[in-house]
Amino acid sequence: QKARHGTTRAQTMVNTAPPTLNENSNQPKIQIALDDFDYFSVLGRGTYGKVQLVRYKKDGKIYAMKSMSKQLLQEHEQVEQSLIEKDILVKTRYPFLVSAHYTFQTPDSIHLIMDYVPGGELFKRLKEEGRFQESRAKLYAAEIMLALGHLHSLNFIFRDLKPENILIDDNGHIKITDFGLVKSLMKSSDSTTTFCGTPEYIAPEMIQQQPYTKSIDWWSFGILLFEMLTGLPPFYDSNVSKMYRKILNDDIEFPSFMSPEICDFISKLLDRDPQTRLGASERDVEELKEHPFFYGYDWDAILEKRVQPEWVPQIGSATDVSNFDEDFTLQREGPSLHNAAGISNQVQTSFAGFTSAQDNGL
Ligand code: ISQ
Repeated sequence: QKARHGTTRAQTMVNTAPPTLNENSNQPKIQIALDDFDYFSVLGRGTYGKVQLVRYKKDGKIYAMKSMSKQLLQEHEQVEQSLIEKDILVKTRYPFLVSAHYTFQTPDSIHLIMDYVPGGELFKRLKEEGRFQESRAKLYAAEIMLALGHLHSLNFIFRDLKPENILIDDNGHIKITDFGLVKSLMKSSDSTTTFCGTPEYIAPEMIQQQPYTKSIDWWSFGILLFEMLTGLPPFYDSNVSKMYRKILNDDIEFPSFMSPEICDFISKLLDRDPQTRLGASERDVEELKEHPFFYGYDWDAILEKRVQPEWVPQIGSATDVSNFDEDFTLQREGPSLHNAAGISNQVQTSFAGFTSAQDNGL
């Protein structure tokens, strides 16, 4: 068996998702263009574009700019999904979720100006350190589950929880990023069917192509927690079909160094019956908070970031990117080149809702 963190980053898979949110912004419009920014290192790349460190010349502040190609979004039928992602980034304010300060578009791309979260991905930390002590994983778990609970309270399913999508801020607290697969439901109890996510973290009901609810996020959370403590997801296999078979059938083997409380917590999250899984009821994250694993936890203190993380990143300057993967940061690039030639007027119109450049007073 190959160690996942010794090899590659897990790839998100996407199907198409139906339109759900419409642009309805009455914020004051600010004109923003690519040359309002100075460009530094690339922080990451995805299917539709890249994230780059930038400085906004007008306020001198450092941000992460996510740029996505309209052409690629169109080809993968992800235009509406990108508008959902934008909406969440612009409208949601929560201590453990990345947010966007400005958004704008150019003829070939859409751009999101987000907080720069300088501690890097949880993925890189886990790869470098192998696994985390239970006390450290516990605080990460607490912050991650509050973030998921907040998204669920807004009737969103996250659908792509994994260490690549979790960033560490300058004080060592976590921030969830990448809302590219978020699904908006009418009611929190609603279900949906699109097969998507990242194989290691996909819940059994989704593999079986049954309708699923927000409780798929609690399954992925159980997988992530196991991975933080051991270095590998519990059903890992380099062969994806075999991995799906393990997810559907195999017992979880808990190493002896894991406490009985955390084993019980993970077992209840990795319940293959989505109806009885911890967090499946309307009470959602409240059920998780009450588990004995968190006995004595002060949830207000967690939310207010008054609990000190054990690991705090070393950050040299405002533009320090040393906590990000060198595969990305050694690429130095400017803004994307314009190539809007293949984009029809109809597609351009579909991005009409995107531009809502605004300063949210953060
Ligand atoms: C913020 N800071 C660093 C990296 C990022 C990647 C994606 C989204 C936001 C980010």
